[in-house]
Amino acid sequence: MAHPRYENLNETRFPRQDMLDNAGTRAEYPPSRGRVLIMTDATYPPSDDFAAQAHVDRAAYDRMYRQSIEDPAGFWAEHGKNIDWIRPFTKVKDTSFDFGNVHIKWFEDGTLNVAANCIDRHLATRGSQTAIIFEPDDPDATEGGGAQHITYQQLHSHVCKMANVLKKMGVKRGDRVVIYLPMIPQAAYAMLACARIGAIHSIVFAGFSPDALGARVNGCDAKVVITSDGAPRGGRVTNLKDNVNKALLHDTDDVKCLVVKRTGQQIAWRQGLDFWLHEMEAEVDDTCDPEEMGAEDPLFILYTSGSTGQPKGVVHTSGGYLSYAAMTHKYVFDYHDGDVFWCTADVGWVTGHSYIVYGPLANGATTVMFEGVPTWPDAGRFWQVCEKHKVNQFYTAPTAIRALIGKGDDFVQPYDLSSLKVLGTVGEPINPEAWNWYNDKIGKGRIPIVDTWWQTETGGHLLTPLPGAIPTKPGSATLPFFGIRPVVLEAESGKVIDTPEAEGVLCIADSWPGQMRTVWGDHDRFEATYFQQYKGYYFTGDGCRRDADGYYWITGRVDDVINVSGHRMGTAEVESALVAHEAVSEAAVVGYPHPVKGQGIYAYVTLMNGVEPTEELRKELSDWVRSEIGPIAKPDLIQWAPGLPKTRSGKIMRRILRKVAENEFDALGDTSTLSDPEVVGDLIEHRMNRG
Ligand code: 6R9
Repeated sequence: MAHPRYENLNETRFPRQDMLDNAGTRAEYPPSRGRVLIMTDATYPPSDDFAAQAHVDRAAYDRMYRQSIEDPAGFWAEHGKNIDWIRPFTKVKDTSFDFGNVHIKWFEDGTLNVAANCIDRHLATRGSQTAIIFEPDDPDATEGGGAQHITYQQLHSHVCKMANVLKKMGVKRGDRVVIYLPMIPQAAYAMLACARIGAIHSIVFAGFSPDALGARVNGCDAKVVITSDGAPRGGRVTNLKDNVNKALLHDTDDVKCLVVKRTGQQIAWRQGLDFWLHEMEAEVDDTCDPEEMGAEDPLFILYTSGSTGQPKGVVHTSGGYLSYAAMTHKYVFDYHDGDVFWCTADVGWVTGHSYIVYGPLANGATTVMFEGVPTWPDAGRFWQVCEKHKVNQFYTAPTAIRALIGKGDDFVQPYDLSSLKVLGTVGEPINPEAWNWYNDKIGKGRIPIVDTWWQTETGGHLLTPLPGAIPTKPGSATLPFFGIRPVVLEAESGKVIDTPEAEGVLCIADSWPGQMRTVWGDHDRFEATYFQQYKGYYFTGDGCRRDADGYYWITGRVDDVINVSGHRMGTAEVESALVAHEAVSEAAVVGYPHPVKGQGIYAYVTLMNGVEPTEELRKELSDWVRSEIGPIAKPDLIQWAPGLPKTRSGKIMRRILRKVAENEFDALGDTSTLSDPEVVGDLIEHRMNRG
């Protein structure tokens, strides 16, 4: 049964009716995790004009892709020169995906400084060009002149000052610094200041709770946390510094805190441990020599959810990551000198790392940093900002597009979007309705849309169209980027499916420079998570289908990770938060189709004996998870479950829980192995999603 959202899919919107699936209607590939993916063969080739001016046309893509696969070392030796090396590398690639001996090294003997690549090397040619356009939450803000344009020269001075401040606070090469900031320029300065002195940053999304922040500060033994007094977003303010104080309460070490003044609100000060950035900056120089770093020295740690246990610290290193982020930014968005690039992500996610800061700045781009939300003061904000800053490439998430569709087209109408040249999406598969709206209303049917599939672990895009080269199909991330060797395996047997059309789990057969190198402090977990199940391959955790044209269609996670508004959430994390509440005896969490978020969070909760299931308790549990992890983890639906379906060996049968949550309980499959089949009837009877 299709999700109602897709029922009114209007096939006449697709130009190639004849190319719809064999039944002449839409084809449904039911993915395992509550997403309904519709594959159509509607194809949108780039216009001749676009292809003619693009960095790469079809012939060039085919030639470069072939070279990248046949001779990876030769290909990357050439393209690794897209960044400046202090000591040029002589070794290109030393990588192994063999379980038990996984190691990944790129450009190993080269040295560089990432911040110098993102700033200093541009000063001679574009010192007075805008590097960052800061668009504050409040569009009418007059303080600081509303939007701020920060030139490369100014960026240099800000970053050097912050680097000197960090040094003064005792931060040394290799030390970890946690960044917990709103989307303000100081977030980029902080990242680059760390990179400049060889410190490793770990950004924690400002929407995360004190507990989640504390776990990440401890997880990497951070010396300093960089935060602000408050974070304005959508007209409201989060008390970031308060959160930091709570997070550091249980810390035994004296973690210092560097505070950016953003709102001017009252905050509690930890004497001797807290420092105002503006006060510290007054005492330091505005130059700071960049540290010479090895290509394989860690640049950052970024925590991400997995299918089991606590989030893991994904480690990216300096040379390969930067080269790959810069290269994908240039080719995938067809970025040209002078363009204004806007990625609407938050720097708390990998998308913000690679495509707000590192990729664009390495390429000498003008990058927009947006503090606000798409729907405040109204749902025209994105388009107002596009017009105001004459944005050329715009990159956002399907969930944002769906939220805006719901508000109506009147919010798009008033704005001049003629500066746009390329549109992009990331985070989850895009449904045809959202794709069509994006294409018609924003792109006016005249510009390419790049659907980019990648992960925190991959550092940059792996499957994506190049906009001047690859005809797109709505909902498909199309073809591999240079150097990427996707393979589709049978989930059970692990056998490679080598027919053109294939359906199974997505793995990658060889390394690329942007790949994560390890899990912080736990290389065994790195190997076990990504290389154990399918020997010799990097396992992505995603299911996919390959069509007759070799196009890839991601069908969603095959593990217990759900995708809520494009954000990864381990169901195990939400479960452990729930069972930490005194009223809860047991909890199981699954995803279900949600019209705006893609997937919503559906929790089955068994209460302790004698606890009354009330509406107040339901709300209390929701708020509890929100405060334990953060607003994005708050369950959308909580069902009281007197019992959970378990196998005789005591394993929760999640398959059944997913079906009930998806409102597809007539297709439960085999329930004969359940220890207590009765519970299923009760779950169905009291199900919360009847949509
Ligand atoms: C960049 C980012 C990664 C997971 C990934 C997949 C899903 C991301 C997608 C997509 C379909 C796309 N995903 N982009 N699915 N089409 N274009 O999102 O990183 O937060 O680590 O999430 O997101 O399931 O495995 P991350």
